[in-house]
Amino acid sequence: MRAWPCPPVPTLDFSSPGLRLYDTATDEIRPTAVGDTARIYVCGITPYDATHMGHAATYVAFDLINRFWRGSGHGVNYVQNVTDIDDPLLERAVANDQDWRQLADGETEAFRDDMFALRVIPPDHYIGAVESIPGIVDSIQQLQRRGLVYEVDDDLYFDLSSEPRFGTVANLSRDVMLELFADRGGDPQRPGKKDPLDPLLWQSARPGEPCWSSEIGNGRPGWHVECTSIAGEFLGQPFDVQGGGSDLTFPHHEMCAALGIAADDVWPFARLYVHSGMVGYLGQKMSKSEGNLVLVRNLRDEGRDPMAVRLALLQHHYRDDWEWHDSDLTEAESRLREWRSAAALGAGPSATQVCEDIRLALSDDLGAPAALAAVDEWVATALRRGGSDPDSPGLLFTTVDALLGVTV
Ligand code: 5CA
Ligand code: ZN
Repeated sequence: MRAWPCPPVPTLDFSSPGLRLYDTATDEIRPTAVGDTARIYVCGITPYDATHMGHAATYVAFDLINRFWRGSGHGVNYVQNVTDIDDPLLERAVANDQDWRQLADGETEAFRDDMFALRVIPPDHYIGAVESIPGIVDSIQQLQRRGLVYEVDDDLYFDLSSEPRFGTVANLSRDVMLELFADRGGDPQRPGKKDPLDPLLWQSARPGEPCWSSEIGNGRPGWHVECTSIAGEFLGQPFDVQGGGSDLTFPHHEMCAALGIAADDVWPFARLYVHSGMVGYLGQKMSKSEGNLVLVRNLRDEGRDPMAVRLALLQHHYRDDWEWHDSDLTEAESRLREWRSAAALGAGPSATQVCEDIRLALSDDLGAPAALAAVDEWVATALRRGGSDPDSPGLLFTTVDALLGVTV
């Protein structure tokens, strides 16, 4: 699939500090021990509705990782999927009386446009589930060769009892797993499953639903194996970071990992599992299914500056759950005005320390709010007292552009 155009990213080349991130699996902030090329998989959208502030916050958080690695001299191989075939997409298409492909294409295009406006660097590989079906079938066949797949009617399930490392991503009790599995697209009640938690790999064709013919039958892929297969094909195992919002920790990332390690007998699936917090609105998680949405597109249509939208996201730590308020944006707009005034000064105080402070803040589990505070302090001093270094505004705002993705 085509991604979106890459915004200009100024080149930096610092070698320390290295990036440390909180890893859900080990409950620790750990170094991202990457080789020359860092490898990251971030779960993409299910394109049945427009980009809301929760999606935007998640993709901006992972963009900070991408930008930090690049700025510190690493190559990055960034893979993101698009779940362009799944139950919620088909249900919405029926509700809209619309062709499912048209819905998916339209919303994917709108997402590209929003990501570009927010200056998110595109993934190197942007891969749809539909275009990956042959690879997904291969992955399922690999599990079959290992004897890890069984049938319920004509549908295929993975036998979790064969994988003792299942559970080591989210570290949840079985009761909690069962509850979340039911809430998040699983089918624990289905008769005939060996374990209620076993994930669906391949769903045989249902009347009126799209399906693809393959050696494992006529049908369509389950959700988790989609990401396992795409990550395996474009990154190999283990890769450095598996990412997404915290609602993907279980079952999605737990199942992805179980399938990946079972298929290849290579552990771990990812070295770190990184999760962003949930953005809420009007008292609950912002979600397409609840309809409590603040859309990037609507803010842009109102004429709000996408750089202010990006700043409104960055003023929250990526791991926190937080509630969107319109004041987030007005606060970000006034910050952006101040930064622009300071950038327009012909000179300012030295920016060496503030650039170091930005790198340090981000290196410590993406401390974007601390990075913004460091810029604010320099800006306040520059506006109040001026300064004699003609290069410092340029130096600072180049770093801000490269690492925070905000242009002034
Ligand atoms: N296609 C799957 C992943 S393979 C999916 O979850 N799609 S999604 O469209 O529902 O979500 C896309 C990304 O946005 C996921 O990483 C999800 O965790 C994140 N996300 C969804 N809602 C929120 C929210 N309210 N706050 C923060 N992130 C969110
Ligand atoms: Zn995924």
